[in-house]
Amino acid sequence: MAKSLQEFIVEEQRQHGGPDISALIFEIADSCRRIAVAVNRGALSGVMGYAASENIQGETQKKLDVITNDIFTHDNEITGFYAGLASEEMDDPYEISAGIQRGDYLLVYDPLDGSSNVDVNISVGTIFSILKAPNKNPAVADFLQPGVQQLCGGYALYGSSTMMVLTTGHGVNGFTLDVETGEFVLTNPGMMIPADTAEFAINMSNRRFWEAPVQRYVEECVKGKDGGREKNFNMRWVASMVAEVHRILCRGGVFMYPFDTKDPTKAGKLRLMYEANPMSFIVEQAGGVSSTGRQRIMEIQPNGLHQRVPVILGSKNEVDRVVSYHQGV
Ligand code: P6P
Repeated sequence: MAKSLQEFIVEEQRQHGGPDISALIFEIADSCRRIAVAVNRGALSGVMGYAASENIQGETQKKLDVITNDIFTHDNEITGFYAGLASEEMDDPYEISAGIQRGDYLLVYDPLDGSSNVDVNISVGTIFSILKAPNKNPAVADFLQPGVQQLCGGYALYGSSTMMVLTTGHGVNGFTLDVETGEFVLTNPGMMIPADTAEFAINMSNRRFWEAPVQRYVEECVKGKDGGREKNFNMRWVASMVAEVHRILCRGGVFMYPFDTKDPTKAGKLRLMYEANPMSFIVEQAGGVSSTGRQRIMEIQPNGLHQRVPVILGSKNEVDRVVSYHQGV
């Protein structure tokens, strides 16, 4: 009989000790199950298309962005586990409602990453990160903790099946939702990223905006054996980070959303606190590497809740190669 998420997390907590966040993880899983229902109903419940609002990124919010943000925020606020919540979809940290107990943790999340895919039925996901709250009335500065301080990093993937993948610093484990019982069941214990790969993921339409080291690396992948590499490469681009990272966890690969000069005010597209950091925690715990090209992402001291960073993550030997090109090797 495969282990449930509950059994696994309780055993992991018993084995490794540390802050007991098992109940927080259970509630997050419950909330992701509800989001899966909303996403899977899609067009059936008229939630496709755009809402009237915009988020801080200046992106027009899809109805499901707003709906999933409301679900995730409400479900986790009422637990009393958190002193504060922060989301890609909200400009400022969410103020825990009066009368609700404030806990010792912070939850930072992208409730529906890759949402531009939802209308065309391509996998999307929820990305989340749990941090320790320094006090019960956190200001923005209290959220701005480097990735190495995360207690948990994880994602839910709403794909051909709904999965939860997470780490609390003791390896990476994947759980699949059994829609008949409503339970997340351990299906991918001890996920590890192969150190080598022949698959890279990047949005090639931005090529003219990349810096030279990324240009060089991608050109060599495209040329393969004709360009001096020892193998030929495949390319993938789903435009859904959760789907890309999941594929890399399952079979290796390198994912890049590097610095580009398309918009000099942005250091890249992906957000540090609720995309790059939780995914970097998972990737590193699975034996991979996650870098901006110049520094380990998990060591960045955040300077803003919605700060963007370049992201190059995945199979160690390939990411190390991209980093070496940034060092002029
Ligand atoms: P582009 C989704 O909007 C996202 O934040 C990531 O999930 C994804 O990897 C990236 O942006 C896709 O960006 O420029 O290819 O649309």
